[in-house]
Amino acid sequence: MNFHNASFKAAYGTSAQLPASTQPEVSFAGRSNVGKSSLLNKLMYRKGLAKVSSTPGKTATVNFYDVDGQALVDLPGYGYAKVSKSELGRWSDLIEGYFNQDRQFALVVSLIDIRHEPSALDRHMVQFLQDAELPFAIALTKADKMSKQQAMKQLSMIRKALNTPKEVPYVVTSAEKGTGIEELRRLIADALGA
Ligand SMILES: Nc1nc2c(ncn2[C@@H]2O[C@H](COP(=O)(O)OP(=O)(O)O)[C@@H](O)[C@H]2O)c(=O)[nH]1
Ligand SMILES: [Mg+2]
Repeated sequence: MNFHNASFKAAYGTSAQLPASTQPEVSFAGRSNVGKSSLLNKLMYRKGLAKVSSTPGKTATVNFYDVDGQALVDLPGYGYAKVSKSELGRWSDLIEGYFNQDRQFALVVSLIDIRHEPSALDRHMVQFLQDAELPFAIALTKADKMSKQQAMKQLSMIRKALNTPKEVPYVVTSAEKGTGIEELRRLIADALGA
């Protein structure tokens, strides 16, 4: 799977607009500002394909990317405090709509900031993935913000807090430094059988 061969396909703002799933897809979930767009850009060797924003809570759409004929899906970020009630409603509609559809979920990459204890929303997301028996992996983001030794400590703390089954992979990443990116590409390609 050649991650250089990437393009933006489409963005959808309501779950009713989501096209039926015709191929397996790898989706990315995480709280607003966790570094999802930055990580996607790094994976796809592109600077601005996914919009990186300094004002969080803006990407309330489901964005589809084509990577070498495979589908990657950027889900809207959760947990931004300042969104209005109607925005929150739209977010739930999109996320629930996406996961409730009959789609080919190859892998969900759940992004969590390595610096902090997982929030209630993070834990909720991971619990949901477990309950729904979806294949998922955890990507810990922004590892360049600390030493390697600290990162290992945070990894074990977060693992404990989330209490995931032992087969769930954790990848320590940095979109800034490129840490863990190749490992994540491998996980994605394996999940897609590509
Ligand atoms: N130091 C550091 N900052 C990052 C990293 N990834 C993202 N950021 C910063 O975090 C902020 C949010 O990033 P963005 O990718 O837009 O997050 P999203 O809302 O989850 O899509 C931006 O200011 C990024 O520059 C990383 O790996 N290291
Ligand atoms: Mg984003």
